[in-house]
Amino acid sequence: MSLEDFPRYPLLFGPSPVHRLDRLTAHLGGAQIWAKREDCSSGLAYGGNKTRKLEYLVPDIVEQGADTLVTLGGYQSNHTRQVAAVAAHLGLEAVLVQERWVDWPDPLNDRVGNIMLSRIMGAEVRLDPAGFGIGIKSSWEQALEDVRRRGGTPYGIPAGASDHRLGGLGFARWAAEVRQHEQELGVFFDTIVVCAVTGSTQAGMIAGFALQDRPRRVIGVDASAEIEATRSQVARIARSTADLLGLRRDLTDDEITVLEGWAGERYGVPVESTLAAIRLTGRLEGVILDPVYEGKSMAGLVDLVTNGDIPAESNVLYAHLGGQPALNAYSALFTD
Ligand code: 5PA
Repeated sequence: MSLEDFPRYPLLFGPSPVHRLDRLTAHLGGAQIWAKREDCSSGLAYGGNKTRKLEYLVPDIVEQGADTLVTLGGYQSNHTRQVAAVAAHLGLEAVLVQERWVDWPDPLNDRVGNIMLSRIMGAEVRLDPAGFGIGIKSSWEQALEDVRRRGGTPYGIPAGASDHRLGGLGFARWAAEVRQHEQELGVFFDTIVVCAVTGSTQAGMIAGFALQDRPRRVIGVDASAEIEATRSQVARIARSTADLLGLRRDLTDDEITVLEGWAGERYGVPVESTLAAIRLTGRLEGVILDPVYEGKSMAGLVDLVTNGDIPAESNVLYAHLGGQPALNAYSALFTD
């Protein structure tokens, strides 16, 4: 099957915008830097990368006759907020298991930002003390069971919509969009920089680009501080998505690049390079990044461009995957 054979329910305005980051490019003095913006590509609760992934899950949700979406994430999960928005948009219920993924001292962590938006949209938010982990959780299974017991028909969506048969398709389509932009702009993006945690964003891109004829680097920047788990998840989903899309060769190990070095010690806790990248991008470009994901992947981009690992002749496409609502739970970082 090819990508066009999979049903898709549109949740985005169209292709996400692409633009240059001229002042950041000049400041770093190396490769040309562009951004493709998943953070402003949908009208549903500020969008983000999950909205694109969910386009391919919705037809399955509808076909299964589900009435309640059940998913999980941290207190400040962007994913759960996007699931709540899609549920509202489709007239479904949402049950969100929100775990204590981050030990962050902001007293409003479970009140503001993403979690507030989910509550506004009518989702049932269940706070759970469990820590970070991208796997299947008993609390999620319990929530599915509770929905069944009260007579509902749940549809389970794993963390980040990643560990799902269709989870990689949204970003395989992103790769096809990039090809389209390139034809219009007369540019070739030889290097993509993308944040990786639950993996299907980068994995979908890898599968999508593998179907094209011109190789490029898709550099994942780990933001989970659990590099082995991230790598194996990206590799597994990239391979299963490539299979699903009929790629008739195995992906090679060097097509699957997830780098460590910018996550710090723990998921969800920014380090100095994260804050520097957030301030730099804000001050030079007026583009806002968050301290959990995009600040870390931008810190990676800054270093890789500065140290020449990404050569000066390169055109780099930074995948901006959203996540700004979580900034509200990190107010103590930006008081001066
Ligand atoms: C997230 C994920 P993947 O999980 O597909 O690797 O994407 C990483 C990522 N940027 C990058 C932003 C803004 C993200 O929200 N967020 C998760 C969430 O619960 O919000 C799935 C972890």
